[in-house]
Amino acid sequence: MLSLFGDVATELCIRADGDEGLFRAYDSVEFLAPVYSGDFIEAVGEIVAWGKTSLKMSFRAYKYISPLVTPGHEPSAAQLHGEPILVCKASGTCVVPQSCRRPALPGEPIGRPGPLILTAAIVGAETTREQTPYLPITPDEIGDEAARCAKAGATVIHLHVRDEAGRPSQDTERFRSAIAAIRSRCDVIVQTSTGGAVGMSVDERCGPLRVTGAERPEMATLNIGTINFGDDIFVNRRLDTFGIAERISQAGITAEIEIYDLGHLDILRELCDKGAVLRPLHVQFVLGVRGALAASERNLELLVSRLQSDFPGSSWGVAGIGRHELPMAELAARLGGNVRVGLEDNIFLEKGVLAKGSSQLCEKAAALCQSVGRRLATIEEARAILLAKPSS
Ligand code: KMH
Ligand code: ZN
Repeated sequence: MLSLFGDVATELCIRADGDEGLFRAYDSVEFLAPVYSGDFIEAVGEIVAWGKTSLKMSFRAYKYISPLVTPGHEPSAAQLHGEPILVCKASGTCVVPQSCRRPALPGEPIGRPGPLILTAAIVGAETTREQTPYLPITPDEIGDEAARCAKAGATVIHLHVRDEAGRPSQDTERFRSAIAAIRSRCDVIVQTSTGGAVGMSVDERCGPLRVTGAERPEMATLNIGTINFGDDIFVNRRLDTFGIAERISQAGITAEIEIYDLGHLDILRELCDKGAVLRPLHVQFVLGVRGALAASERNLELLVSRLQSDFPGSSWGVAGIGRHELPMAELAARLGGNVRVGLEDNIFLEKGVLAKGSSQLCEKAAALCQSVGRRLATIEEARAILLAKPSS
């Protein structure tokens, strides 16, 4: 087992730093099921924390196939295990000295993840004042909350607005006032929602795209695909998505692609092929909406690997809904992605404890990122990554 894990560690060191590195120590090894000669074992691993020279890794070995040693069968007879059996797991640390780290050769897919972009979704359309008194509603409240989030490390504010009664609104002038309030207090990328609230028309949803002049948003969301949304349906007809994409690009705004399910990556392929969205893409995986794709490690890994193979060069982030918000934030940080938190997605700091605003969730997410060795992006870095000129 340890020999297999050693090979996995070598590959991870090369992928991160272009060097085989050195295995310093295991801090835990657990043998969980017997392994016999002839068993077919697959070992996998991942980097779970990035130090200056150290790489903390976790490893798992699964048994997929065993020999079938029953009279009457050929000696080569074998059986597949329906579910692979976890036979061993371990965690350990490797070191690649600074002097051994090398830059990638042309076209070589190696390297450590860059700085992490933290997005704060501070208002949303569904969260209510009845659920939490900390929800900002007026432009001043929104501006103050955005400034607190920026202080906690957020560089993007995902923005919805409300009317005087606190109901969700996509009104152009309300967005203008909220954006002015934000920009007078802090330097962040304002990303307006074109998702709005369930039931709004496409034209209504596009209200913030009509904000021009100094308050024009730098980014806007583009929702791909219809999903169950709790007991409602969040409708995103294929052709409407093309229409919203066109309005975003005509307004000179950069789209963030919202993906709620695996098939949405296939719809995205069509949008890319027809030139409706231009690369490099920035994708937000919104996981854990009731009725859409669950917020699990397996699902996120699948989405990320599909994104990286089908849309190379794209950046991505994760917004975990409800209790999944902070675990998904930590997972995204480990996997090299970006993070969204905020009262739009989750109102609790921990079980039963309301977050006193999205800024507390930002602080917690920032600490999680640091604990796995990721640094938060500065506003200049976030702009360079997210607002890069499309190439195709
Ligand atoms: N309120 C949800 C139905 C977005 O901002 O683009 C949609 C939403 C997505 O929040
Ligand atoms: Zn939203």
